[in-house]
Amino acid sequence: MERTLILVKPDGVRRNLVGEVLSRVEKKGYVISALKMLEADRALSVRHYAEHEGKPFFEPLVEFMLSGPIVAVIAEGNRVIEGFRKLAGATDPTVAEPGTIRGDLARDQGTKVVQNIVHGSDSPESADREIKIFFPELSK
Ligand code: DAT
Ligand code: MG
Repeated sequence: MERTLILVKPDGVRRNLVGEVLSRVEKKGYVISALKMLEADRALSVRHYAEHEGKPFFEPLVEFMLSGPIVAVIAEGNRVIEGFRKLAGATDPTVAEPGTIRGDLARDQGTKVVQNIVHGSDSPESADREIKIFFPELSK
């Protein structure tokens, strides 16, 4: 069964949208198989977003991920990686389609980093890598 890593990022937790996000995942028919709330530290945040190191929004992104608790979720189902990316919508919430999490619930806040409520793995390789980062206990 395919798995993906979903994060409700600090803006989503602050805005009390954890239930809303999880509800959309469950209503779509995916199964939540693991869930935790945590406060990321710098090392975890840098490791998770390593592909963006060197980009102008990298530091603001890492800082933002440290700005409050996050919720990490493993969701399962056929094609869940692609399916959750569709549910999340485009990275830029201004142009994310209405009906998507980002399109319905986020907007441009004028900050250096885009705050768009959720993260979802973008490939099976990313999902494996990211699940190991947030749920190391599952691969022991
Ligand atoms: P996604 O979260 O849709 O996979 P990404 O991996 O390209 O997007 O970027 C990670 C996060 O960084 C994204 O959710 C919001 C922020 N971000 C991406 N591109 C940005 C940009 N050009 N300016 C500011 N923040 C950006
Ligand atoms: Mg990404």
